[in-house]
Amino acid sequence: MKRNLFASLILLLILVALPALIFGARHAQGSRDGIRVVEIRATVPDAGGFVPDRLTLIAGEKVILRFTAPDVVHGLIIPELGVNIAEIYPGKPVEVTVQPENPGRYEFACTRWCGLDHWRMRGVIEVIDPGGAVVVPTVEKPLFEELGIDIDAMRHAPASLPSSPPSVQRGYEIAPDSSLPDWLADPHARRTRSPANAFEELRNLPENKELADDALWDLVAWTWVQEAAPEALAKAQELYARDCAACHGETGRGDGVAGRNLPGMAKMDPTMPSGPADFTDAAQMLSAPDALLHGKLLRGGMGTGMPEFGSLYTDEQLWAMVSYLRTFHFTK
Ligand code: HEC
Ligand SMILES: [Cu+2]
Repeated sequence: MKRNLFASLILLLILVALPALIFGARHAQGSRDGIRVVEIRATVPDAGGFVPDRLTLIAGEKVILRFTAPDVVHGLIIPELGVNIAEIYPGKPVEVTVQPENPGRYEFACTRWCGLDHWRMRGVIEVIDPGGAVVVPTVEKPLFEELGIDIDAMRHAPASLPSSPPSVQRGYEIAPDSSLPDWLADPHARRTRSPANAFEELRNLPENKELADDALWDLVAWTWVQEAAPEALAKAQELYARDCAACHGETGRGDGVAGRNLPGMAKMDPTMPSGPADFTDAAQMLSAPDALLHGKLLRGGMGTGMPEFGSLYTDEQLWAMVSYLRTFHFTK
């Protein structure tokens, strides 16, 4: 009698659980008209973030990615596949069809402020060639590495600081009456040196003897931002509002709510500042070459709380962002 009950229970389990299992698996990895459908659940990072957050595709394979957001509104960006979904609402799955042709790593990330750990909400699509080997893309060395700049080191305040934020417009007006070293006019060379380096060189040129220190700082401000295209700066401003302001603050002072409890550089050395960088701090920012700021943005901090953006932005966007950061300590 007992054994009979047991057997019926097993049968019941098989009848009920098996189809549910199969159906569940189908749901996560189905196919529609011969196209694979991959379901990706998006929840706040504490609840798991993107599940799965790692996906392997064969180059040239077409897949439908079906995103659901059971908890709160999330966004999605896959920069290298041109995917940008502003909102994924709970109960309203969003589908995108992708077909990456080239083997490599394609990062995806949430673009909505979904919680304090929003920055951790990322994943990667690995695209392998039909032969099966993962192709590791050859990456160029970033400029800060090429130059041997230690982006985590303490920086010392320049010997001389402007008395108020340097003005690009005033610099432009003085330019005809001044003398500039060649490297300052060369955008690539300029990335390797700091505004403070530029000021010192300008100060040492006998031709600039008549110009006051603040006038030379204005000149530095002008040379620094003159080449940044207005459209690129406008785009960087948008990205800043979306990706940076929560920690670095709307006005760049490092006072955003999401940055309050982050260790910052104090993590490396307790004598260094804690929390997000203050982009209006002249002593810090004028002593930093663009290559250093670009490097930190590209690589992120080592446990400081600064996320890496190298896999989310194009190199052009990274450099435009660096130029945009200059507008927090150089005025129009
Ligand atoms: C989750 C919080 C957070 C976000 C979001 C964030 N940062 Fe940071 N950032 C930090 C912290 C903390 C530091 C200081 C520690 C460090 O330098 O590693 C920092 C440092 C930096 C530095 C180095 C400054 C210096 O003087 O060395 C740059 C540049 C920077 N952030 C740019 C950005 C940009 C641009 C964005 C947006 C695309 C951004 N950050 C988004 C937290 C954040
Ligand atoms: Cu999110």
